[in-house]
Amino acid sequence: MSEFKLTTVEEMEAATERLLETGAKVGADAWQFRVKNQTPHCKFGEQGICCRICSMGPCRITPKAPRGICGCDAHGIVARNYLKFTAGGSATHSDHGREICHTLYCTSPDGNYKVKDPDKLIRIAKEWGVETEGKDIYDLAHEMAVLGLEEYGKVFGTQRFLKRAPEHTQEIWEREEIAPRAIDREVSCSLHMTHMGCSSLPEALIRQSLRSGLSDGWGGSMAGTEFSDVLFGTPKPIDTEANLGVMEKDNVNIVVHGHDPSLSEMICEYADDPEMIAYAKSKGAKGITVSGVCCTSNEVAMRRGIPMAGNFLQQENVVLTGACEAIVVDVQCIFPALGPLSKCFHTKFVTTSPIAQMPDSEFIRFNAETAGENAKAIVKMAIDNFENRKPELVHIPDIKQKATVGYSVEAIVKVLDGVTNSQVDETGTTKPLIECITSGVIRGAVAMVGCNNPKIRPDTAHIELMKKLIANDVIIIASGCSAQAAAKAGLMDKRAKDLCGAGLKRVCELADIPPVLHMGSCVDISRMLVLAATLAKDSGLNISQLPVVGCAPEWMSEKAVSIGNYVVATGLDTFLGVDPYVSGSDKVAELLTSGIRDWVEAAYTVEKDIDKLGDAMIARIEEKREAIGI
Ligand code: MSK
Repeated sequence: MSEFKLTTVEEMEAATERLLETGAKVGADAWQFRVKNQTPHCKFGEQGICCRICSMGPCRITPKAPRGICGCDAHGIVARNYLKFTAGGSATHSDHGREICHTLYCTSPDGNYKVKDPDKLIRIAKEWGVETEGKDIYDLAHEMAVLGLEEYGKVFGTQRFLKRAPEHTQEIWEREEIAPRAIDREVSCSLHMTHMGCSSLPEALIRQSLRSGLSDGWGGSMAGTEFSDVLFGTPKPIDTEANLGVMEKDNVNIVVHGHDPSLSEMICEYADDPEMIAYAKSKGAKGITVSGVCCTSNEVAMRRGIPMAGNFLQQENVVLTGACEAIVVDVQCIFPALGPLSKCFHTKFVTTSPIAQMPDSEFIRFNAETAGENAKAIVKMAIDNFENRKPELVHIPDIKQKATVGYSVEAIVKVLDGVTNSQVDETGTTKPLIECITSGVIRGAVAMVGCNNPKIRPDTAHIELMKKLIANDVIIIASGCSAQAAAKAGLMDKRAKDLCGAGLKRVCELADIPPVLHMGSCVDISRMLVLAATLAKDSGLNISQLPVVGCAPEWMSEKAVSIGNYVVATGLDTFLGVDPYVSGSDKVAELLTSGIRDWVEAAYTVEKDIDKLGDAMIARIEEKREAIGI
């Protein structure tokens, strides 16, 4: 076995530089150049003090003009913008969950989509009080899909999954009036509140931000995760590889990008079809390689071991290799730049969702009823495109790492059983993990999530923070592009245990796990909520007492703000490396970093110095340990 060594950010940057040289030959644009064109950024926008929600403005707050035309002050404008940002993220995740419910409704024994984890479906059905006895599994799937869809517009009551939270957390949500009602209602209500002439009181707007976030995390995202597991299987540990070197020069390369596994699962299915492989060979390729970018990549990596070509800021790089026959996208985090960029190469940029339509793409409308046909057409299109490659433009950086991924809550409970003296716990609780934490072998856990953002040297914050935390015996659960940063660096290789403190290293050896556990895509942060809830229940502590925090050091999307809100509102302190456009209001900044602690027992910390951010998380974890006497 070759000697294990992390891939450094410098090595990744060198690979990118080389690809940009290819880009220069064909006149390709890239985000690195667009950032320069957009810098410096608008100060009003950065501080959140620009208001354009009516046509009297836009209004900008300055010392000379402290109020907008309607009289709204900086605090109201910043808080309104923050709520709108949250609502955008909450709507996006939740609509993803809705699509998954629709896919579940389309399952049939001989159709495109099947129920791959019937046990999980039955478990959720029982949790929701649905009779399962003697019921055909597909009838149950359809019934559950309808109930899931009804969560989006239910007339009365709050969301079903909230009952998964410890009672204490549920009481907080009730007391603070932030228990989310129908999923769509919270988004709608947020947009109503931010309309001209409605709320301008920061407390009311931030409270609704938490509620709208919760309707994402414990509602739409949780539906997306849970029913994706029912449809495509609950992830278990599986080996894969990460970084651009997973693309293969002699193969037809299809890159899947976006979020919804309904598309990518089908593409993988057809790329594996012997008929398609034979067709690829007939066109001069040795085979077909599917790899992924962003969260769709996380989805298929966790369930199929499909390699991860890269994360958010690497999406243009896959085209710049000159070896990408098709980049096939569904929804979210897709650069419109991929259209013009793909035109500089032979790459087909295939959009598939009415939700994400872009210029310079080939639109193949994908839907659950015709999924097989659509996927086959896309795979065939990629194969046909192989002969159009320009060999002189082909360069795939020789850079990749091994990774073990697929740590759903179910998988974590399983692998950590037996690590301690408590032996295998047949009830499948998190007690062995709690024992590791209370004994101090593991000091705590950090949920590392979120994107890349050009404001931070790509991947540096994720990787440096993870290295620091594991060296301090803090285990990491990661999702989204943060997980991919870890995988690209090598932190999901089990041999990364050697970078851990003695306690965490021992746990990694006994459980045979890497120190950074891949928990999935953005919607799968709902898995982290379930894990935190289970840890709290099994330990008899409140979630806010656990030595566990959340961190999004390089976040950029509206979804990330929605996530931050539901993580904080669940009782977990959350650490950000990028400011959420609130610096224009000391009141809003104070509320988010301190005031909301009185409501939900947790708050945000924003710190742009990554080293200090790591220190702050470790200090917080140690504080929490001390407070519960461990
Ligand atoms: S893909 S939201 S860049 S994590 Fe989920 Fe990555 Fe952030 Fe998109």
